[in-house]
Parts: sequence; C-alpha cells; structure tokens
Amino acid sequence: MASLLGKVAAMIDPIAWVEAGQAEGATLWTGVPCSYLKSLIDCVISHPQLDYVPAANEGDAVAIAAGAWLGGGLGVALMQNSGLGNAVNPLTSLLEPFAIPMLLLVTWRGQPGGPADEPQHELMGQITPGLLDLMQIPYEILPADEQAALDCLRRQLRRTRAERRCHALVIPSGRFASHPPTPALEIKPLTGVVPAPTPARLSRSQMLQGLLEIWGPGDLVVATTGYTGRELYALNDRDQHLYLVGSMGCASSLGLGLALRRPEKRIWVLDGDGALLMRMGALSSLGWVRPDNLVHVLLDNGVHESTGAQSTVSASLDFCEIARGCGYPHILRWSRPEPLEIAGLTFIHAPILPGIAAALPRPKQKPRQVADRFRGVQGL
Ligand SMILES: Cc1ncc(C[n+]2csc(CCOP(=O)(O)OP(=O)(O)O)c2C)c(N)n1
Repeated sequence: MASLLGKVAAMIDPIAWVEAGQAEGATLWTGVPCSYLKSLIDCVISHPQLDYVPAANEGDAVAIAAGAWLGGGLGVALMQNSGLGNAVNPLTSLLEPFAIPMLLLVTWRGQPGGPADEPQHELMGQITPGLLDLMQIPYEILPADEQAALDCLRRQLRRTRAERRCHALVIPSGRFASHPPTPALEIKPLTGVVPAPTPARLSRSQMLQGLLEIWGPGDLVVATTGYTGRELYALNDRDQHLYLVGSMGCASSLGLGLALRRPEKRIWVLDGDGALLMRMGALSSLGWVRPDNLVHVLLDNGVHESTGAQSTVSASLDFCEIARGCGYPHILRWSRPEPLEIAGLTFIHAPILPGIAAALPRPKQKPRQVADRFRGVQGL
C-alpha cells in the first residue's frame, strides 16, 4: 500500500502546481521547509516570477504572507505540521481579527496509517486535523491525483480570498514529483556599520510625534501590539497606520511581506524591545531579503510596558549589532527623530524613556476595519 501511495503521489508536477497558484494570484511563498515539500520549495525558489522568502519560524512566515495581502497580494505559508505550533499565535491573533486570507501548506508527518515515521511526529500527526479544526481553519487533504490536486489548490485559493479567512492544505507524504535542486541561497556580505550607543532622552510619545512629522502622506506604518499602537492612535489616527493587536513580534515580518508587495511605498515598522526579542529570528529574513523600502524602528524602553513594565533583557544586548549581523545594511541610533533619506533597509535603535501618558485609548475601529482602511489608502 505504501509503495502504491508513493507511485501515485509522485504524479503532481510542482511546476504546474505552483503556476496554477500563481494564476490565482499567489505570488509570495514563504515558510520553513519540510522534506515532503523539498521539490515544491526548490521549484518556487527557482521560479522567475515567484518570490520565496525563507522564514526562520513558521509564525514569521504567516506574518510575511499576511503583509503580502495587506499590500494587495496573496501569500502562501508552507510548513511542516510540527511548525503549526510555532504559528498558532499569528494564526489566531493576526489572521482572525484582521480577516486576512492566505493559504497554509501543512505537511502531514506522522499521519496515522501513513508511512512509518519518527516518534516526535506521532502525536502531532494524530492531532494535525484536529488542531486546524480547533483554530477554525478550513482545510482539505491534498489529493494524489494531479488534476485533482490542481483543482484543490485553485479552489482553496479562491475560497481564502472570497471568505477572507485562512485556508489550509494538509499534504501527505510523497505528493510532489521531483524537481532539480536549486543552488544554495545567495550569500550576502554584511555591510552595516554600527554607530556608538546613544542615551534615551525622549518618551515614546515624543518620539512618535517626531516620526509623525517625518512620515510622508504615502508612507505606510505598522505598529507593534500593545502601547505602541495605542499611543500612535492617540496622537494621530490615520488610514495608513496598521495597529497590530496580538501577534507579538510579528510587525517586522508583516512589514517585510508588505514591502515586497509595495516596493514603491516606504514601509515603517515600529517595534518594541520585548516584541523584537520574542521573534528575533525574523531579523534574519529581513536582513537577507533587504527590501529597499523598509525602515525598522525599535522603540526600546527596556521593559514590557504594556503588561506592567517588567524589564526585558534589552539593556544587556546590542540590537544594532544583531541587526548588522543579520544583514541590515543601514543602522542608525536615534535620541530624537531625524529627517531620513532612505537608502535601503534600515534599522533604527531608538532608546526611549519608559512611561506612558495617563490613559491610552484603544482604536475605536475593529482590526478588520483597520485592515480595510490600510488597504483602501493604497487604492486596494
Ligand atoms: C505571544 C504573546 N505573549 C505575551 C503577550 C502579552 N503582551 C502584550 S504586549 C507585551 C509587552 C510587549 O513589550 P514591548 O514590545 O517591549 O512593548 P511595550 O509594551 O514596552 O510597549 C506583552 C508581553 C502577547 N500579547 N502575546
């Protein structure tokens, strides 16, 4: 039975399959590999019209694909089912409230009744469909027959877009025919120069006020969850602001997907030290892709202000060195906002004083409305 399954499974041509996805608008593919997807990933990487963004974590891949949709595209986030656990937070607290569509490709290691697998996949193999059900993510199991698999992909991409909710394909062993392996990803030299540390002089509110003066009318701003988004909202609520709620640490990945989709726009990501630390691996994807139009501003108050000002370990490390080491070509430190000619991917470490204005309002609009406005201001 297993060999029979293997034979049938080898019949999906990955090129035809990804091109069927491309015809439905899925042009940004991102994820963390699984051996079941080897030929598919090789095919996407070598495809001249598709973008593949190597993510460090499946949750980051979800945020990157979400950013692509917020910029008018459609993303595919691919992962081993082990990685579903890494993605639960953005799946539930980013895609759901903002009603963001995307297709998840989730392999099915440890499939009950499937090929013998390693012990670490056994439990996840048993609960993969149940976990998707629990997260209210509709899914289909990818059929082995090529035509049926093409139809299934098209159907799920149309549904995710029409319903504005994430859909998934669960992919059993051996579905895709082989594809020539791609060469290793390009090695990009580190060119960033780290400036000397600068002390915190301003509050976040003052820093945001200065940024509001710097931002042009066409600039898009993604604010991390918690007080940063709320403080920005309190100062000035504009359609080009996206206030994240939840998905802590995902702002920069979302900004990456957005920047790739909207190369003509300047994208500003406002991050917090706690949030950046939570998903520090995301910097590796930004630093490798190096979108020319993204500025990643870290408002570093040294604490998790939003949850009661518990210290982070930010004072014991150097975010600029980390950004440089991840490949950011431009690195600045700001005591106060300064006019900026953006010459490529830029990291700005902005140490700020902890503390907030007395009571911060929450955006009156629901996250879905915030997403609608954010797309609307781009003419989408
Ligand atoms: C996955 C996850 N864990 C914990 C929280 C609770 N939480 C919300 S905001 C926040 C602190 C964020 O810290 P930082 O990024 O430094 O921003 P600040 O609060 O200082 O503005 C925490 C821990 C959350 N929203 N999501």
